[in-house]
Order: sequence, then structure tokens, then C-alpha cells
Amino acid sequence: MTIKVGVIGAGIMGADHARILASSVAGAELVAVSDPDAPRRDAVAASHGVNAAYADAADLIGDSNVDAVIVASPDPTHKALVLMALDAGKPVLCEKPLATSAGDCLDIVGREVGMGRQMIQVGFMRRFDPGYVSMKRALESGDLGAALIFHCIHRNRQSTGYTTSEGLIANSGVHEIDIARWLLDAEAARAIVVTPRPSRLTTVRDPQILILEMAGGPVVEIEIFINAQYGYDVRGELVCEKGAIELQPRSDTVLRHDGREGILHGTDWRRRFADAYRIELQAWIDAIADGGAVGAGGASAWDGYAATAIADAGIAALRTGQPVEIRLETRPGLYAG
Ligand code: ISE
Repeated sequence: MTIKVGVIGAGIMGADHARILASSVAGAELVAVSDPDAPRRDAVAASHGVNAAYADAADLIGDSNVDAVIVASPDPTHKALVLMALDAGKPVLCEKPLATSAGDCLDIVGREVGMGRQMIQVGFMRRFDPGYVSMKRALESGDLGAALIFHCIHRNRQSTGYTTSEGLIANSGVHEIDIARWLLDAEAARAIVVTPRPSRLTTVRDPQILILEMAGGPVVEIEIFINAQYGYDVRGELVCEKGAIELQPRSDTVLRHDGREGILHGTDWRRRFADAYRIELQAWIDAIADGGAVGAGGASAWDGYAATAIADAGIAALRTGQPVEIRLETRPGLYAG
């Protein structure tokens, strides 16, 4: 069985998803692309031999040849497009964030719960990254004892697409928020933000340190630095009672030259998380083909809501300089597993 996929948005992520789908995902066929920007849309369609290229995403969702939809358009469009896909009965992979406010995410959750089956996966691809998966297995083995501290570093070479102090948490730190919930299998209870004096190479409060106190005791400490200049660098170390486990710097090679030895950092996240994106898309396609709960093997719509709600608490802590208590809604039974 082949799942015919339409990709909405031909920007960085839409183009990358289209490329991965067309080249590396078994059981999937890229059949349509949409983007209001004609040159961008046509370039993606042409490079994969796709004939259906729409200016309007509604036409892609309405195309009877499209079985499933990837939403990789600008963040404020996500909610309407995800709901439109659900109305058309088409499973969705929505890039993060699921929607730009916790209330909008809850509207989507409510619609999915009303349908009685999971049809949405949110693009928190790190859940499929082999490094984080090893970390989770090590924790679950019990050999390391209980988790105490999860240190995270999230550095971008330069800010991409957003230029506000809030964006550091909403756009970048939200990945660590999601991976911490998943890794520790715990909800965040309190958010605290501390900031050094900002880098003089930016006009926003960059870097920031977001601290999450998780229910059950572990603390997550996240450095977010989106103008770190030297490259894209994501790190993580989980410290437990009887040991620690750290992500390996991911590089295909070690370069020795001119008295130095080192690894190469990419300019953005696509190279660092190439495996994660491919495995994520394969899991989404497999869940659709099996008729299973879409999103259950990755981030569900509920996880999309939780990440946005926790990011909102972090943003409130940044603005006020005070700790902010986090109170999530009650998780519906649909997402129990
Ligand atoms: C970007 O939007 C992403 O989602 C990347 O995964 C993240 O690492 C980056 O910081 C964001 O700007």
C-alpha cells in the first residue's frame, strides 16, 4: 500500500520533508505541493517530478489523490490547516508548533478527541533521534537509577526566521521542552528563566537559561543561544543517581588541520537531525498504512498542546523574572498510552 502525500509549504522544512519523502521513505509517494510563492513551489515540485502544485493549501487538502498531509507552512497557519485536513479525513504531520497558543492547540485536541481516533503527529523529530532514543533506553533499563538533572544546550549559528526574545523559548527551546517530557516521562511543574547580559551580536535577550522543575523531582536546565555564531550545536546530558549519559557530538568526520582537530557543525538543524527526520516520516507513514493511531509513536496533538503551554509558562517567567507554576489541562483518555 502506498500513501500519497501532499506537502503544504515549500520553505526550509517543507522542501526538506518533500526531499526525504521522495527519496527515503518506504510506502510513501509525494504527489502534491502547495505554497503561495510560485517559484518556491514550482522548484520543489519540479525537483521531484510532482505535477500537482497549488498556490492554495485548501486545494491540496481537497485533492482526492492526496491521502495524507504534511503541514510545514508558517506557524500562524497551522491550526486552520490541521483542522481542514481533519475535516477531510486526512492524517496530518504538522511541523511544530501545533498552533501558536495553548488555547488553539486545545481546540485541535478537542476536535481529534471528538473524532475518537488519533490522526495528528506533531513534528518533534528529536523523539526519533538515535541519541535521545539510547538515552531513554538507558534510563528505562533502571541501571542508572533515578534521573536527577537533564542538562541541555541548544545553539543556532544565527537566528532563523524569528527575532524576538520570546521566540528563543517558543521556537527553539520548545524542542527541549518536548524531549524532556518524553525522556523523563514527567510533566513540567514550574518554569524559571535567568538571562546573562545579552550577546552584543544580537538585539534580543540571547542567550537564555530556562529551568523546568519536573513533577517527581528531576530538573531540566536548557541553554538557548540562537546567535552562537560558530554553528548549530545541540547537546544533552542526563545525570542520574548511578551514572550519566550524554549525546555524542554528531559528525561524520573529525577534521585535523593546521594544528587543530575537530568535528564539523552544520549551519542548521537539517544535517544534525537528518536521521531523526527520516525515521519520523517513516513512522508516520507506517502508522497510516497500518491504520493505527497516528502520532502515538511520536508526538501527539496532546504533546503539541503541552509543549506550547509549557513554553508559554517559560515566556511568562522570562517577562516577569519570576517562577511560573505550570498547570496543564487533564489529558483525555484518547492519549492515555
Ligand atoms: C527551528 O525552527 C527548528 O525547529 C529547529 O529544530 C531548532 O533547532 C531551531 O532552533 C529552530 O529555529
